[in-house]
Amino acid sequence: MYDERCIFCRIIKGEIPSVKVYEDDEMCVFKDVEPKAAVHLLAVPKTHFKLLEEAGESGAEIIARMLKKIPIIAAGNGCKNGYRLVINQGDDAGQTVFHLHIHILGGEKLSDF
Ligand code: DGP
Repeated sequence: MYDERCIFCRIIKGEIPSVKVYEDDEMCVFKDVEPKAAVHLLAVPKTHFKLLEEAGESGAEIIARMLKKIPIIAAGNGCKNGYRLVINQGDDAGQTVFHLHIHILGGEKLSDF
């Protein structure tokens, strides 16, 4: 599903420019515009859903396949020595874009959190 008001849907469609490092039929990975680490990528399902609780069975399967691909994508983009995955969920977590996405952070020693 495409939501024209969603910035990530528009990036996926190519309406808003981004630096894409990986794309297939169900996911897109591009550089975060406000990087919080030497490598900061966003892995985004092409299907629009805001939160994990909205993913449903098919969304959960897409996320599982994304998680399977992420190690290769991370390693190929500068995360040779580990990386951190973050999924912000809702306001308390500081989620600002309400299209589910997985932050991939690495390329340096990350601070504890
Ligand atoms: P979150 O706070 O978890 O919702 O993360 C949203 C991230 O999306 C944040 O790190 C900044 C990034 N972001 C916001 N707008 C854009 C954009 O237009 N392009 C790209 N590449 N990243 C964006």
